[in-house]
Amino acid sequence: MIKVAAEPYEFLFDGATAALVIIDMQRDFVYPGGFGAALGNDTSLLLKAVPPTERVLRAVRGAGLFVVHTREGHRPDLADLPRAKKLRGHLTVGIGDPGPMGRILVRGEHGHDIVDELTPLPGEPVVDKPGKGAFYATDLDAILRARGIAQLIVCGVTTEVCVHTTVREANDRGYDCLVLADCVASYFAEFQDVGLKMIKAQGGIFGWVADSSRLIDALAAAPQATGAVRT
Ligand code: TIU
Repeated sequence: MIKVAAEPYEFLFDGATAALVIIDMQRDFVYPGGFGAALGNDTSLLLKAVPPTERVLRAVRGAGLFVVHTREGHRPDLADLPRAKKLRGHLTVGIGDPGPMGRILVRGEHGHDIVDELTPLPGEPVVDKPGKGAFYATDLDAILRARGIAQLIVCGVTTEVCVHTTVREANDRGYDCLVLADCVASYFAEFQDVGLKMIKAQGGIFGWVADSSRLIDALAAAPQATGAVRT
């Protein structure tokens, strides 16, 4: 077992049954001109999670762990876009409308895709999700169960929206989740802070929290994490 110094206590995982899940690291959330900006947010706050997530991705790939990426978005015909989601916020430019990175939050558009630094490799599933949670209306649970995955290491944006929703969904499905504090980000400093506290409170009510350096240290101390180390 690999041991990560975490809160509220040590997170233990087996490299063969753990996966890195990177939530919605899409241009639409982290760059100006996308969905995050359309909602009135300062997108630059999210960019700080990208370099540490890149380091984690490199370490996890090196250790041979399974990696899954998710993207929030909708079909080009918007047939899967709930009316409530389209209308929410009374946005002048919203989901499906043209923007500088293409149609906002629409699959196949430049803005909908994952940032260059975290581009998925062949063999790393990309799960497209219409909602905030990565388990709702997706095959994520089937993908994880098919490989016997029991523990998730979670990065992505935003902390209190898609990361929280996904970790709560995962917890109820029996997965242990370690959220990497510096690899998740919010448009709101106070939500980042309290969002992480909510995960690890009450004895880890729905997960663990650690800085990414703790995971990287733990993987370095256990180079044969899965027996399938990539070269
Ligand atoms: N608005 C916001 O904070 N987040 C989202 O809409 N989606 C995700 O968190 N991915």
